[in-house]
Amino acid sequence: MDAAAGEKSLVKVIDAAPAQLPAPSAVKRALDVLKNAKRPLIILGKGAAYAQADEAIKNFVEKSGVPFLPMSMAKGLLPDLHPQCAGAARSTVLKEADVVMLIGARLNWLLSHGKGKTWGEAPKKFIQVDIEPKEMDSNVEIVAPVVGDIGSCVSAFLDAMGASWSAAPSDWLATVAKKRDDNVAKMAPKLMSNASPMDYHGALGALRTIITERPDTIFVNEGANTLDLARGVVDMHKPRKRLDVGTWGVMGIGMGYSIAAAVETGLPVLAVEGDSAFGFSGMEVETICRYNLPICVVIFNNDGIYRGTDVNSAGEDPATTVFVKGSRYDKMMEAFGGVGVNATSPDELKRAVNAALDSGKPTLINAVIDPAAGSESGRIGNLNPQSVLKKK
Ligand SMILES: Cc1ncc(C[n+]2csc(CCOP(=O)(O)OP(=O)(O)O)c2C)c(N)n1
Ligand SMILES: [Mg+2]
Repeated sequence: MDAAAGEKSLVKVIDAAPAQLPAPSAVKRALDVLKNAKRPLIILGKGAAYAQADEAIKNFVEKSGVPFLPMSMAKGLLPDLHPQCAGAARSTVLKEADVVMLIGARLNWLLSHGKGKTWGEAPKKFIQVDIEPKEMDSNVEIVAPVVGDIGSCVSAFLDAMGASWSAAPSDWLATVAKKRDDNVAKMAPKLMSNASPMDYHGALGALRTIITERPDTIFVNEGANTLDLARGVVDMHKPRKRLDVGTWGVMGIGMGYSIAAAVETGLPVLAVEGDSAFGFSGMEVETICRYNLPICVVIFNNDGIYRGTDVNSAGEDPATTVFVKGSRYDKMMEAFGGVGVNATSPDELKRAVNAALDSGKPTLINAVIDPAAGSESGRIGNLNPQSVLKKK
């Protein structure tokens, strides 16, 4: 095709994300519920991060005075170290809240469908703010649905709250703050451990410091323990810097995400990968080297899935969760001309990651994690098939 004719055929998109204003009555209904709450909670989902209405969301959360919980990819929308962040008191706030406002978050399996043990005994009222009307009432009753784009909805809340909105009850804020501070204090010594072989907390403590010092780094994350623990430990300070497996928990996204993020943003990428998770798309290290991308891959190598110490109770073969012991993933990167490092302590890990982010050279760090350090994730071990013989 002739280039000029091709260009002429292109349509200019005038408004890729048209505003969708919420109904004033829906805004009022939601604020009435929120105003009367004794133990309110706001849950920010990745929809709130995608909306790119960061200022309005921050103003609304701060004006409301309500504790907030970020879902995984909403981390950093407001900084994880914000005084209202209840991330470190997650189980307490989910159980005890009486009114929960979901902003761009859905009551899917990640939030136990809004019912059951996770949500405790106290009766709950849900307010849901979402662009998609079909999300309303999907698993439990939503007493105050607000349908519209998140920027418009949150701005409408701010307007309707007026000048005399009173902050959430102080006894609730004190309860949440105390729980959060206790949990943070309990975790602190584990994150400072420089023990070798490393456990997850020691290694993540080092990475947490790096992200605090380099808040613009894109943080990519997949695995089981590697995912669950990094989500809790590594604070995010800016919006849309964390990319992970999202709603479906699909392994194999890490390298593709890293490459796309590096190409699109030009920013350095730190990908923290379980050894199994990495294996789903590990060959992309060749792509990373071919395009000389500023990506540092850290593999939490615990010799397998959850734990590298499992044995096969049924025969001679290795257990299905166990990989070749002592593998050296760093050699894969060297094979394509990138930098490979084998790190056995948090100090070594920290030095190697800082060097990689400074140089921008494709780097893969094989972080040797104690194979006994992890656990089966998801607390669903009770669903595992049990041996009939064992039961007898
Ligand atoms: C495509 C796909 N296949 C399988 C799974 C099931 N799964 C969940 S986590 C995981 C790997 C966990 O091992 P690893 O990445 O080594 O993390 P670790 O717990 O050892 O740190 C697997 C296979 C999945 N989520 N997605
Ligand atoms: Mg593993």
